[in-house]
Amino acid sequence: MKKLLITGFEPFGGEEINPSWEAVSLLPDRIGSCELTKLRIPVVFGETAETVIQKAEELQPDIILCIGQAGGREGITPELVGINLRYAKIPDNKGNQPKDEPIIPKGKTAYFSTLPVRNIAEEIQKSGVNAQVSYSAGVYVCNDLLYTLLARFENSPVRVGFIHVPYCETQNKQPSLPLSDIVKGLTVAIKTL
Ligand code: PCA
Repeated sequence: MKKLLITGFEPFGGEEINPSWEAVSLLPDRIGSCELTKLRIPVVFGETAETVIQKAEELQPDIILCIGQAGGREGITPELVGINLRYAKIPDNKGNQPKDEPIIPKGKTAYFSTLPVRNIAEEIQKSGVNAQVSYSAGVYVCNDLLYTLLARFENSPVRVGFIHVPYCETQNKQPSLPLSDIVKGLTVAIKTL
C-alpha cells in the first residue's frame, strides 16, 4: 500500500462550501493501492503549506495530492506547474493580500508537478468526466501550496501534485459539475498513482 495524504480546502471568497473538501471527504479510505489520509486545510498564504508539511512529517506519505476549487473552469484540471509568485485579487481567510511577492525569495522560478498529470487528465476524461491538463495553478493560495510543497520535497521520494476542480452544482454558479462527478474524477486520478 502507498500512503496518500490528500487535502481539500475550507471555503473562501464568500462561498459557503469548497467543493475540494466536499469531494475529498466523500472519498473512501482506500482506492487502488493507496491508503488515504484526508486533511482539511485553511486558505491562508504560507500557513496552508506549513499545515500540510507538518502533517506530512508525521505521516511520512509516499504521495501528497492537494485539491482546490477553481471557479470558472469547466473540468477537473491537474496542475502541471507551481510558480514562485503570490498575487491576491481578494484577501485570503486571514486578510493577507500580497501583490507580486515571491513565495520563496531567491527560490527557483517554478517547479513541475511530480505526478503524471497528463495521464491523470486522460484517465479522468476516459471515465466520462471533463478534464484537461492545466498549465497554471494561478497565483493565489493553491499555487502557493503547490510551489512550496514541490520546493520542500524536491530532493525526496515524496511525489507532489495538485488538482483544481470546478464549482459543484449546489454552489449555483456556472460552469459547474455535480459533486458525484468530482468524486468520480478524483477516484480515477488516485487509481493512476
Ligand atoms: N482555491 C483557491 C485557494 C483555495 C481554493 O480552493 C486557489 O485556486 O488558489
